[in-house]
Amino acid sequence: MSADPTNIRLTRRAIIGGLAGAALTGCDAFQQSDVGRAILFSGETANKALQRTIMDRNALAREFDESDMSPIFRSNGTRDPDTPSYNAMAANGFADWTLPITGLVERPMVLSLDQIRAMPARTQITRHDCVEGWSAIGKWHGPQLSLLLQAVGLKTNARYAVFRCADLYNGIPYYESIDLIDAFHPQTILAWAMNDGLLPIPHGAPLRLRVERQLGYKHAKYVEGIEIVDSLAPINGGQGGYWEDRGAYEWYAGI
Ligand SMILES: Nc1nc2c(c(=O)[nH]1)N[C@H]1C(S)=C(S)[C@@H](COP(=O)(O)O)O[C@H]1N2
Ligand SMILES: [Mo]
Repeated sequence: MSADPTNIRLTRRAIIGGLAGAALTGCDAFQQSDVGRAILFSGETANKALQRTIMDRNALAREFDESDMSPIFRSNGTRDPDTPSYNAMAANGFADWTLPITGLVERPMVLSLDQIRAMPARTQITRHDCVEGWSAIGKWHGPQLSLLLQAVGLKTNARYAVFRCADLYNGIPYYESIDLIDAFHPQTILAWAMNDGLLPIPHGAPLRLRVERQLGYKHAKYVEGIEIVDSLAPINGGQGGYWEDRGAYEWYAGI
């Protein structure tokens, strides 16, 4: 990771206070995109195709009932990072896990798992679609990514959120990235619970991305850092994700 986060450990009170503050000050990407939308949708500049695209990107993924949940939700890709540092954290119940949020943000933060678990959370039962041809319906629970992004405050040149993962897949660090439309989508959450229990190791403990309008490989597991950037080109292979860098799958995997 390029930027070194200021190593502030916020108290629970500070983070909740910060979140409330962020919600009130209104100088965030939500508001900016509202302004953008107002301009876009105003009579003179109205562009029907573009409007449709943006409305479609904001649409919700279908949510299911408890009775629809898959009895078995398979794990795919890395099932256990099994590195010395990951194993040490797992042995300690991930008490020492931290999530730095760095890059093009006004207030870089390092959040603890306790702080993340204390945040207001969303619960959603959704269908996970893997590009390899299987699907499963599961229940996910965690704070909306938008809350975290509002807490750190995005700079005006922010374009993408990059998720660094703790696992190596075939010896190469797994990572993923999404744009700000998906980052601020209401169903985009950092899940720390699955199917009413703590997120299990095969599914990305202690923290994984759920980005419900995208295919499975975008849902980064074992997230140990979020970096906000203006370009994906300088990062790893430059294509915005592990599979994208290998030329296997597209960066935009909307469903
Ligand atoms: N860190 C990391 N995230 C990952 C992967 C991985 O190998 N490592 N595999 C991806 C793929 S291809 C899929 S389908 C889902 C699988 O999630 P699951 O194991 O919870 O079913 O995780 C995605 N996120
Ligand atoms: Mo997948």
